[in-house]
Amino acid sequence: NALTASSPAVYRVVMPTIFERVVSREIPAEIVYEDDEFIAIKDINPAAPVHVLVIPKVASERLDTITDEAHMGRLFMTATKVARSLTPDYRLVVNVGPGGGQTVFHTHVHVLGGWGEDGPDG
Ligand code: DGP
Repeated sequence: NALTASSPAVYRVVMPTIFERVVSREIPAEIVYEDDEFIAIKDINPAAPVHVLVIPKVASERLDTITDEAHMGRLFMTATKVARSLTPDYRLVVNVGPGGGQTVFHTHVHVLGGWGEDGPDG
């Protein structure tokens, strides 16, 4: 048929990401927030006094593969609420793709903070 004539069959084995295994409780994590759509956990290798990851339970590979605007909106709304529950001021960081520093290919927002009034560079 047209599909097989124009392209070879490509089979990709999709392994669950480390964060899917956190969501399913296969891997333990320090959970700071959870609802039906998102989970927020402490980063295993913190880069700031407060370092939490806000993770959609339904995996997408990276931020720019999300097509549902409302879902992306709720991701950032949730990140701000989680951040404010932990620290008054903070950074939200998303690494997108290997060249952007992404190492886990399951979309997540970093919440970084807790440096105090002088900020991260103070
Ligand atoms: P990124 O580079 O943006 O893909 O960030 C991935 C982050 O995930 C990195 O800061 C370390 C963190 N991380 C990796 N594996 C685990 C894990 O098993 N548990 C937790 N809590 N964090 C993890």
